[in-house]
Amino acid sequence: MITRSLSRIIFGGSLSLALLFVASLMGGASAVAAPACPSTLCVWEHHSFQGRRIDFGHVLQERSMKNRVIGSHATMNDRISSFVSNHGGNLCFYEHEDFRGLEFRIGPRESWGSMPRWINDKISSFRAC
Ligand SMILES: [Ca+2]
Repeated sequence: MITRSLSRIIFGGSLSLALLFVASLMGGASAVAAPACPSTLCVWEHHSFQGRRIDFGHVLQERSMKNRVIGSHATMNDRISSFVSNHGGNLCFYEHEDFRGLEFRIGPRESWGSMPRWINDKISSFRAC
């Protein structure tokens, strides 16, 4: 009887902790809800999916983001700060053109409202990987 009560308390306690842990994870991930992306990959120039956006469809590769114009003269090179991927596989973003430099690899259908600081505003190429 005592053992049963004790196990119930322990189980109840660990369940509460587990729920608290999951809730804290969800809270972090849903700080800014990712908007719908009509293409396979959408990238934004600012955090939280703000600013100008460029969509990528079937060809999930870009050797140089300098080719992607977002203003009269500006390009998306060294400007990406958030993204939504609907791609079913991994994507690799690179610090330099032609898939060189630091690599930031993401899994299937990941969305990041804020790029890691070490690669934020540095991406110059990407491809499926
Ligand atoms: Ca760069």
